[in-house]
Amino acid sequence: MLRPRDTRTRERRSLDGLWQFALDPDGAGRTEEWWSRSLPAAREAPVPASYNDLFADARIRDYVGEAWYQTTVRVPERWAGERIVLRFDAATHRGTAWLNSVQVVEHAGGYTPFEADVTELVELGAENVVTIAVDNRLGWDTIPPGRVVETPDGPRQRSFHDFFNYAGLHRSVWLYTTPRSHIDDITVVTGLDGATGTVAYDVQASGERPGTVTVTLRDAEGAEVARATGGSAELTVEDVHPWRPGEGYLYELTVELAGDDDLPVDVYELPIGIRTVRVEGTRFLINDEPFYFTGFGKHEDGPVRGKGHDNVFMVHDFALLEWLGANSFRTSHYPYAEDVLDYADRHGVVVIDETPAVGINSGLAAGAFGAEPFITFSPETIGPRTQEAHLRAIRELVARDKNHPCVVLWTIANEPESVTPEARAYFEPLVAATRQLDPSRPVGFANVMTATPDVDVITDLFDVVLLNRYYGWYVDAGDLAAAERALDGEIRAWTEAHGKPIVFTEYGADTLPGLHSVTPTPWTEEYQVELLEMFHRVFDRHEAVVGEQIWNFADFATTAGILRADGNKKGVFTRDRRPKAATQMLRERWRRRQ
Ligand code: BDP
Repeated sequence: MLRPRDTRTRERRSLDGLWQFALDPDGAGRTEEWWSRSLPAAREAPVPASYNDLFADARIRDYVGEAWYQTTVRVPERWAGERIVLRFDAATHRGTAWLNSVQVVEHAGGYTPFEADVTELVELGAENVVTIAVDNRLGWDTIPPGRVVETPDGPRQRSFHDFFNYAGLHRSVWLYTTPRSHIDDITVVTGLDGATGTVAYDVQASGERPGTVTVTLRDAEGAEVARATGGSAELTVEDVHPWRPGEGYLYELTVELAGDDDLPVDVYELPIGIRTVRVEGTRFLINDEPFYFTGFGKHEDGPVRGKGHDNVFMVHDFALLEWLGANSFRTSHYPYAEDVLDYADRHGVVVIDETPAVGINSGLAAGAFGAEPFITFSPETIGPRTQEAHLRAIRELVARDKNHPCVVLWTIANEPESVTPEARAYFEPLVAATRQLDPSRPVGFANVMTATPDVDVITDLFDVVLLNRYYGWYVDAGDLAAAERALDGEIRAWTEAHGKPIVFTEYGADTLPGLHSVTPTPWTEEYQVELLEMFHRVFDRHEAVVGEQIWNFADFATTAGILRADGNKKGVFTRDRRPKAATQMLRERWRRRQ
């Protein structure tokens, strides 16, 4: 799925700004047809942003149900004759949208884009009304799964994951044009053979008279390096300048779709990086060179704006990664804004790209998050409907992110149940589907602490072992010697059992900035340093460990609970990005590795 872009033949208009906003606790919006009138008792709410923390009102923060957004947009007359598309970069978790009183699209899945062709509905030169109902409810048929329970005080959302259920329009909204005959999609897969690069491309076009496709590849200076005609072919690039970690060198692929008279009717420019990714034994290879991941599991999370995308925080977070000498992060626990991946492409930051499949584990849900106990996999709980939604989430993730050189690995779930035959039956088709959708990247899942190699039944389906481990925190809290022994033993067991590369995708300790102790005491800054140092000491003893991504980059908001003091405090930065003591240690370790 292509991002909206301004090109010679396309134009976009951002609908970001202040929209009308109203909650709908009684479900009146649908019966009263709020799409055909102004929203009752509306407030103004910014897009993009989560709505939860904007107003000083617990009813809004903890709201469960549909929230309505509405705005108007004047469509220029010069857009006559163009195809006009309304696109939401994300609506969390489900969006139903109307343009001028006509429902145009409905989409489930809170972190991937969706759009509607509204050419026949827009009034050129006039104000058009865009309305969207955004539903934050999670159920057994959504990814992530959840459960809404009715209480005397109204509905309450139970979720099985450890981050606040922020909702709203978290990313940009666009109206954009394409010609009627247009480029629909582009897929590139790149290769390297010594100094020669290859770019296999495939262009999907549609419309009234899609004609010839011409593809031109230019280097970063704008010099043409390859050209081909036809909907799919392989370009060869001599003296290639590969994309590599730390150096986000990009070429530009210009795709031109010609009409009957051979003049371009549509043009799209796609930045691409030429690189390869491969797993060999216990090594993770980028451009055939062993790669060691350093960095974090992150969250899209910030004060006031919640999960709303924000270029200020994005640029700052990347600057902090660079300051630490980190080379990578995981998009825990959902696909991040496309701006983030574009930025990572340009700056050579490596990304492990994750679906929103978090919380597929009754053990964790009932234990840590206080949910009523349930059986993970069953027709009534996580069953065929969940699996269908999960497959859709994988499809949409790959469709959106397949052309990003920064993405080197898909993770299709975080800490799912992975020790029962039902888990295997659930995951086998999903892994197969991921491989079919993208044969060019390895596939993994983040394994939960309790699923040690002696009981795990799904790791053989995957290419890498991704471990979330809390020795010294949830297990052996305060006893780093015992934690070290256990960790060391477990790594040995994984290596013997699977012989695959191991990346630690989570390890860490909640840490209150300003709390200090001379002896190893959980929650202090010193303890976070000592725990991370212990993990690193162990990693350095094992060749199969090819990556360390600490949980978490920064403190983040969670649902209330006795295990959380105003959110999760495992960040090495506070929520407003002030460094804790661990950052100095990491800076020293990671900069040495560069
Ligand atoms: C893991 C989860 C992560 C949590 C973390 C923690 O993958 O989302 O935030 O533990 O407990 O279970 O801090």
